[in-house]
Amino acid sequence: MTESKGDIVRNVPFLEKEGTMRTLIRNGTVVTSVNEYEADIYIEDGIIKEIGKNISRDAEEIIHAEGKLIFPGGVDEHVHYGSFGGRLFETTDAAAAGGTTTIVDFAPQEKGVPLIDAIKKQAAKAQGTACVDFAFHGIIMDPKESVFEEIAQLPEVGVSTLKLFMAYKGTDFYSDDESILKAMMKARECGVTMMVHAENADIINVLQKKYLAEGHTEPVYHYYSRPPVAEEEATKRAIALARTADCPLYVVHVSVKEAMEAIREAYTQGYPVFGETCTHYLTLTTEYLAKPDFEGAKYVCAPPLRPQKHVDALWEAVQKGWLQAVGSDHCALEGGFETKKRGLGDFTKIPNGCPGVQDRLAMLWTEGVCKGRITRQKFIELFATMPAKVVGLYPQKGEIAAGSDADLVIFDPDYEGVIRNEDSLHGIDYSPFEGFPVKGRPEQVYLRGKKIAENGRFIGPKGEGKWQKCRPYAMCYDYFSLN
Ligand code: DUC
Ligand code: ZN
Ligand code: ZN
Repeated sequence: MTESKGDIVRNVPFLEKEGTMRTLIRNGTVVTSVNEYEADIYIEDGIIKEIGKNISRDAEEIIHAEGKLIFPGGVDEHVHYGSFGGRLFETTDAAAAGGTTTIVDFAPQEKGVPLIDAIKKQAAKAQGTACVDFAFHGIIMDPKESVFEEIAQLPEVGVSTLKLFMAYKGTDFYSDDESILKAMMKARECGVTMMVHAENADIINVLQKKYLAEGHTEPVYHYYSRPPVAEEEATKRAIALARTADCPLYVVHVSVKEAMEAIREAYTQGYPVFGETCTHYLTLTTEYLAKPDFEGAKYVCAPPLRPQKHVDALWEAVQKGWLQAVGSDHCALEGGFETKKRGLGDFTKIPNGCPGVQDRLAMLWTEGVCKGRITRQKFIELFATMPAKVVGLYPQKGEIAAGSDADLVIFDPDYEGVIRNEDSLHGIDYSPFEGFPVKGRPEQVYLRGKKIAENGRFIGPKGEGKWQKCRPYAMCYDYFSLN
């Protein structure tokens, strides 16, 4: 097909006949975690085949991307579609619209259900429904002897990461140190990366009871009952357990300076200890939890939002590589704000979780890159490349290179707008980022070579996301090959 001056040239009947899809993106600025350069990208059958200047190939679709930036599709390695009451995969169009083409979901384990069955059950819910590619982390919610044996089977079903909870004593989520250590020892044997929710359960339980007894019921007591020291202590304990098991550790949703410093310290001393933070810990503070008329409940997540000092420390940490990735911890609670109202009169009953998958790119770019806190290369690293490496999906995901999946965001850096829940696709009645101004937006989003979103709208058929199998011995194990 000859090129025209229009933005996009299509010839769909031909595509259907041939069964192949060839796309040429001309003259965009390719942005990766290490560099950026102007180039053409040629895509065939969902794979990037060639990157270079003046590529001479026929294509059914030709996109003129002068003035646009080309990012790898986002990899959000921290989402909840189902666990913690989050809405299911039919709302993953929000990910696509926001420039995220792969999500890694925490597969909830119901009591009595083997770990592997829990993952297969969750995958069945995603298949035919998810709008972007998906993979899974295991979560142990029923820590008993047999479950540790099941860890070895995780890589067989394409799962290379496993989360345990140091918080939530008295619920199925909770794992004591003995269970965590046993799980780490097993994980180390089979290349599974351990993740922990690091908050000291006893500190939280005692403080929750104390504040309730004193008549403090408002959402902001979610913060006071989960103080920074609870996260600091648990993070240090998790590191001690990981060192004992000689197991790589990836601490999820790091929200406080002292926990980040403990991770940095362990890594500096030579231990394979890494961490992730989340969009909201970089952009929102405890003040949101203190909003009047129960509005603060909209911001209840765990760990809680923190004072500004921690926000500043986390930005420094992500730019300097002391924390490796930024997830959304997306959890769009079924029922939205109404569901949060279960905690009216008792802050401990407010369900944890906020939506965020759609806004991760916009917030990181606007608050990070545009405000000079992170470089463009760091943005790509945090948003796509590192998350893919941590879970064992790199370089198929999270990279723009010949051979990688053609998951691409054509980004218009000149767009200016404001986050409005009415424009959000996550399927609930509020956004924690409501009213934030944003600079730039994904103009077109491609999943394996197919355009699925345009200017904040999902345009693809739903349900075309594919289950991606993660490889064991992923990035957190690289350290061992140095020894
Ligand atoms: N941990 C998460 O990762 N998400 C929701 C709540 C929690 O405890
Ligand atoms: Zn958690
Ligand atoms: Zn989470």
